[in-house]
Amino acid sequence: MAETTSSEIFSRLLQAKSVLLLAHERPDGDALGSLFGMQSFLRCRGVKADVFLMAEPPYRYQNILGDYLLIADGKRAADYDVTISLDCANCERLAYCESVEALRNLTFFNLDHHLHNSIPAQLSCVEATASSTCEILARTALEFTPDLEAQSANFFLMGMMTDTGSFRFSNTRGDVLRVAAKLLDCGADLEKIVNALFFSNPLKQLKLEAELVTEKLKLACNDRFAYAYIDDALLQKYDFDLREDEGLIDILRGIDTAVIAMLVSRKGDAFKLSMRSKDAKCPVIEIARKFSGGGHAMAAGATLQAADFAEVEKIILPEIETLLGKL
Ligand SMILES: [Mn+2]
Repeated sequence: MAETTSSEIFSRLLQAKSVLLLAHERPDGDALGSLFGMQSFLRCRGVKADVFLMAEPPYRYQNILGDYLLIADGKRAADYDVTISLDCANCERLAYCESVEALRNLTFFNLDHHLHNSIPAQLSCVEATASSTCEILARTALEFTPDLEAQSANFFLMGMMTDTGSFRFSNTRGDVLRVAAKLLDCGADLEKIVNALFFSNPLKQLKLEAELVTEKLKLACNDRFAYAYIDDALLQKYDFDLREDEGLIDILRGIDTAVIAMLVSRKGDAFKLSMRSKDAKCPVIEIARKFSGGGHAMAAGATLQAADFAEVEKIILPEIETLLGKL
């Protein structure tokens, strides 16, 4: 795998006739912003570009995204000059319908901001200090075209906003705001993004959130650890799809005493852990890495094999206690 710059990757993409864009499974705002921002950017410059998703995107994004391909459409990376993985840390999470082995013999690039990215691409650009993949893409797109078209700017701003919690998280460096400001200058529609992402929740989600807080929320470690298990019964009661859970963990993070927040859900016969930290002295990625997970210092996740939620608690609580001991 050769390390390179985002500019070099852009040059190579712009020379291609056709590009397939991939991201991580259960795509969040940054993954979707990266996919559709690049699709728009490349198409505006005469490159045939397609986005591939494994399933329909989350509800809140459905009215603001462009067109995309699903598995049923039968397209494969071999049908394109170049395939690129965006915002995805490893092969296990890559949303693609063939094994990564199938990509090894093709022209395959990787652009991301996750620590410990292990995608086996021919050309790779990983900037772990970037707030979001969309930040890298927007900055590079603006280098190529200072007057970027509004549609691409919109998608990049969307990803930057979701990965920074609308510029509230500690990954919001000065440069992040400078890039975001340029996107607004290019006509990015902040109101449209904010309304779609934050003010368009179905009522059933609010009801689920209320029950999550009143019935499921648990506090430990002198209330510095807030966590909850979204079990299948709760999901069924509110007809809630876990693909829609982006931002749900911020309810737990919002508790004044909480330093670490964790949301647990079922993933097949295992448990999926999502963790957030509010203090740089307690990087939750340390716990995620112990269980073969990954992410960022302050936002990380892992999958845990356990018989039931009680066992998850038994395994995780001592780890949280140790991490909080660093305060
Ligand atoms: Mn990201």
